[in-house]
Amino acid sequence: MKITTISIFPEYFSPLELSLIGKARSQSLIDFKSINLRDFTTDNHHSVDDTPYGGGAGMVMMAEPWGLAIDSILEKDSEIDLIILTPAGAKFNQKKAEKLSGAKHLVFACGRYEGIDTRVGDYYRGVSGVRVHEISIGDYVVNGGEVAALVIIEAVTRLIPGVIGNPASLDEESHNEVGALEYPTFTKPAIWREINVPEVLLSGNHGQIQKWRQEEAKRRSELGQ
Ligand code: JDQ
Repeated sequence: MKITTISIFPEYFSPLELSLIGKARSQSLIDFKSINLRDFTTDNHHSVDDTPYGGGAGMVMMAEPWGLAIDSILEKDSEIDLIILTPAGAKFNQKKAEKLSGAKHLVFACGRYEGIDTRVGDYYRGVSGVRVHEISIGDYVVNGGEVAALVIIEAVTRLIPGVIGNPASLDEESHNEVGALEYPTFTKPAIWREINVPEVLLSGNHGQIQKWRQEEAKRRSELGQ
């Protein structure tokens, strides 16, 4: 899978060098590139933002640098999924992660300020070979699209075969609802600071263990924990 991020802070994506994703990159499972939006500005000041039409506080990112940056990607690769991060987008979830994990090339448009001129998404929705997704990572506001893109990249790339260390845990996840995996977890020692691991988990009775985990996961989800 190819992943390209577009941002005025391309260094924000250096964590992708680390850990699982870095390893997947070195094995060529993921081809990652972080591009600087300012490389696609045409004025002396390398401007990327301007005041909003209609007035109001803050600045809006101008469409043209985004247009030039995205066109430069389309010159090499005419089939992309363009993900525009925005607090007003459709909520990201595991189902969306699974769908995106089958994509060839994910392009993340990571805005700052008050976001990107709405015409960018509108324009690329009309370009054949481009699927536009406006995505939110949750009902809270962060300062820009970069951290939201990192969340999505981690959720998506761990679903690519070979990226995660233990495929059995992925297989287990894929057969379950996300909430059904939220059972309590323990490891050795069996007693820690006078707290015992539940007896059933030491029993070796896998039927009973499965039933207990199901009940505990349900109890937790009902408590909204
Ligand atoms: C951008 C912003 C609008 C502040 C600029 C680009 N789930 C989620 N929360 N926040 C975002 C996504 C997000 C994504 C991209 C962003 C926030 N901002 C800041 C935008 C109003 C206020």
